[in-house]
Amino acid sequence: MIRRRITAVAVLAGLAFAGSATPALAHNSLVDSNPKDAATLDAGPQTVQLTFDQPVQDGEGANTLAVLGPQGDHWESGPPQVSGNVVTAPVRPLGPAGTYQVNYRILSADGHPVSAGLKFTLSKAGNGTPTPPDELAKFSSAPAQSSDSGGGIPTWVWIVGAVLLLGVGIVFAMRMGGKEEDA
Ligand SMILES: [Cu+2]
Repeated sequence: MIRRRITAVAVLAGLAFAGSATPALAHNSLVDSNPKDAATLDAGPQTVQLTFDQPVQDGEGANTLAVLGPQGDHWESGPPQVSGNVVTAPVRPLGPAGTYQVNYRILSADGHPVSAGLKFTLSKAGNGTPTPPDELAKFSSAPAQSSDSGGGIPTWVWIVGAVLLLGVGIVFAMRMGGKEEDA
């Protein structure tokens, strides 16, 4: 009896999770970038441009893009701009040769944030300097997580919900089972 209840609850929780996970297929996905992921460049790019398969939602702090150098310092020189499917962020003249990591977080057409990254390698050192912290604060002061509340329910909420539902279901099933045994 208890096992049957637990199985039923587990199946329901699984279905709820599968149902909530399906919309993830509709998230924006990156179709092109400049520079391309894993590219090797002689000179730093003036911008990082990301092209998605669907329009990106614009809004204050909705989208973020960071260019991190070999020492982990920032090289982006302004906030990302959205134009339809394309997100563009300005980049300072680069400094040391090495691997630069681009981390972005954009707001999908379906209202869900998408976070991902790409890398490129600068083969010849430039003479630029990283974005000073006070300048960085001017355009990246919005917390990275700010659009979660406005942009749909994050996936983890569904996962936690499914786990809680499963836990409550098991406890309930065990209590019910216990009463039946007492009777
Ligand atoms: Cu989505």
